[in-house]
Amino acid sequence: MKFRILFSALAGLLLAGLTVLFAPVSPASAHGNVTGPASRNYGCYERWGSKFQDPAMATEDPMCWQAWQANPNAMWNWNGLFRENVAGNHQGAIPDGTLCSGGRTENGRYNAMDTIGDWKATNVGNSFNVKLFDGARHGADYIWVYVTKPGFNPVTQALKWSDLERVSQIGNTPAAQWTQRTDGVEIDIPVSVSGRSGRAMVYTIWQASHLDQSYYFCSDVNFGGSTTTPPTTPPTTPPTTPPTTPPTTPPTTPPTTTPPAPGACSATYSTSSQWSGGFQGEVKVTAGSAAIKSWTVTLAYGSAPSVQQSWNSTVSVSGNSVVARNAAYNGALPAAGTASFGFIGTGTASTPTVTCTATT
Ligand SMILES: [Cu+2]
Repeated sequence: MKFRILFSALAGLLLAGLTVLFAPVSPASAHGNVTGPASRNYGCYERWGSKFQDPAMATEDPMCWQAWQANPNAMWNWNGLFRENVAGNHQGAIPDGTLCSGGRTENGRYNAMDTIGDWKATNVGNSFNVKLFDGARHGADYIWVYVTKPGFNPVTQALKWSDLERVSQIGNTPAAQWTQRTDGVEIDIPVSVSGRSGRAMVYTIWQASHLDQSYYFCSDVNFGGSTTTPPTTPPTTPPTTPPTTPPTTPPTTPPTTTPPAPGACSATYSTSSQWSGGFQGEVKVTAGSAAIKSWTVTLAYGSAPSVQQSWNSTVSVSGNSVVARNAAYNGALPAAGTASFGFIGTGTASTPTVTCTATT
């Protein structure tokens, strides 16, 4: 009897351990954001993601600079500014002065979005569209769009609920009714105000049709800043590709000189950037002399980093390895075709041993 209890306790522990080891990392494609007029963190990601260490940002775009300095993950995770279980009581969950960080959600990852100052603003006319990109195809229970009342100045004032007027909304709209894209869905919510000029803030609440998940976005706008009519096609494509910072360290795995066998693949790893407490790794996958249907890359470390985010692959940590499997759209490669993926790791970058396997 005693043995039995001990045995089932051990089995339970083992199962719990395995669950932790194999817990998948949430893909970067999840969730979404307001891409036009770009929200604060999406705008900073869009303008600076490919050169986030460029010191020119400090003078050209100081609000983004402070945001990147405060927490780069607010930009890498541009699609993750949400709360759960608010039960529709947005005002109760989010104190005045913290509206742009969703009430300092996600352990404060987005706090810098609340910083008062001269954020880059999008020029809009009195009629414009709010474009919401939903990479997870959640759809919406509802989307509410607010504009700050005349007189509110985001350059000098913290945003409060009482500054806002709801000017547009949509109700339950499944993702199937949104505009379909390869990387998700998007929807335009028309907004019309009258007699407005100058700076204001657009505040969007997206109640996703997924758990009780609500998203909060601050978009800085400049009414009448120029003659703009809303573009009919989106000016920006929410990137599914990784930021393209040139590697600060050379690729660590020398390219293979012998061509891989048919049905095989090879992969090379490089650390494209690193900062205190984290790094960005990028991997290039190359098919062998025959087409492949899928690939799996294993990065073996002395001690595997934890992975916060990945793109263009599904990444999990298993023991001392980071295992990356192709995304649905980049598994099939022609002979000698290439794909690449990346991830954000925690800690100090180190050099993994890279192996690639493929199916044909
Ligand atoms: Cu989501």
